[in-house]
Amino acid sequence: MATSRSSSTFPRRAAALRLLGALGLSALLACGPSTAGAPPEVEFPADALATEVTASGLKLELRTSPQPPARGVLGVQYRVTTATGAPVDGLSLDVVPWMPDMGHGAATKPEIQTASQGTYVLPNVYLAMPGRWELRTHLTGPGAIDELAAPALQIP
Ligand SMILES: [Cu+2]
Repeated sequence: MATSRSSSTFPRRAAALRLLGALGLSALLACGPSTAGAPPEVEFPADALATEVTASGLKLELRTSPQPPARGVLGVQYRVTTATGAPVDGLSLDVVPWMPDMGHGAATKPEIQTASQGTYVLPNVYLAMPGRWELRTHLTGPGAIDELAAPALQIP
């Protein structure tokens, strides 16, 4: 009897472990970048929320969706041009959302999508707290571009 009980218990335990594994995997997939289908289109307004000029003269325009920004998940768009207004494509961006007054970052690192005409889109910037956030951005790319920018957002 003991053997028949254990033989029926083990498959059940194995099935429960498989279920937990599947739940864990789907939770990971839900947090990671979506691979199914095209990325969602994020709409941005015509007017920039902020404009910043880097040390070497790159101009970086910031737009958000929604604009003005709200607490939660935001779409962010950068439009990068040279001092003479030519779009700068082919940049690699590293973006760290940061709350300088409190000395902490965001829970998730933003995904970055490259578009054309010097446009870069971060579809899912997660800013969980109200207050002033900086998007600490390191831009590297063609022509030995190595620049820092930190446009600020006020989250109500
Ligand atoms: Cu904070």
